[in-house]
Amino acid sequence: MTTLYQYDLSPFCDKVRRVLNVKGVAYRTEDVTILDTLKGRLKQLSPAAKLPVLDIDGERIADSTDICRFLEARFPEPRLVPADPREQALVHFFEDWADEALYFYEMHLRFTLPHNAERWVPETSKHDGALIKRIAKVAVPKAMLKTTQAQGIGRKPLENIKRDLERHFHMINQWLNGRDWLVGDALTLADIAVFAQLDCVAGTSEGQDLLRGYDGVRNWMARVDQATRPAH
Ligand SMILES: N[C@@H](CCC(=O)N[C@@H](CS)C(=O)NCC(=O)O)C(=O)O
Repeated sequence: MTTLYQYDLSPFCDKVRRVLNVKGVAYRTEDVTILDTLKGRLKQLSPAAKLPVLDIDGERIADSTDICRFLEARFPEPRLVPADPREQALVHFFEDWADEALYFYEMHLRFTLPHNAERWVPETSKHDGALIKRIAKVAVPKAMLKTTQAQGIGRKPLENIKRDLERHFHMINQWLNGRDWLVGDALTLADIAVFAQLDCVAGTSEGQDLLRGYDGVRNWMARVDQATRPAH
């Protein structure tokens, strides 16, 4: 039995779900609520107290990067990490850039800007009771802002954040240059990791506006989405 402990909205949980989908692994998801989190559920699940955590036949793995490497070893086909050492290194760089840099853009845009938070914050408490829902409305944007301010992005004016993102889109467009995938000639973990973060950015009005100018990125995102959806 394979269980993914998740926050439905987390890009890291989305990344793992998509890898499981591509590899054809049957799994169930268990949503961790805000109340569970307040009661210390995350600490029970993983040493870093973060999600995703994958339980596979009783073995628990935390951290999306470790989970994806584990899945690659356990279910080698179709491969998502190329055999070529330089391509492997590129996949690693893209994945790390997505997880450690792009993540803070999506977090800041979705949860700290009031017009986006209005849509996304209620989603974070959708499995919680009325009191937690009320607390989440104030506490979630505050906690996210504290994180993005500590990281740095949250201290930048919005115009600079949009300019940074525009540069990222521009560079992805240039890098793809008409190619279908970020690394080599097939879908890899690089595509899934970058997609998972940008899909969250695309869920904000700023992300939508910026993406309008980058057909290459939008087409690539549609391709990755299509290739990594659950098979029904
Ligand atoms: N590097 C980790 C990052 C995971 C992560 O930051 N997860 C967030 C949700 S998007 C989380 O669990 N945050 C809870 C917390 O920090 O208390 C991974 O790749 O899995």
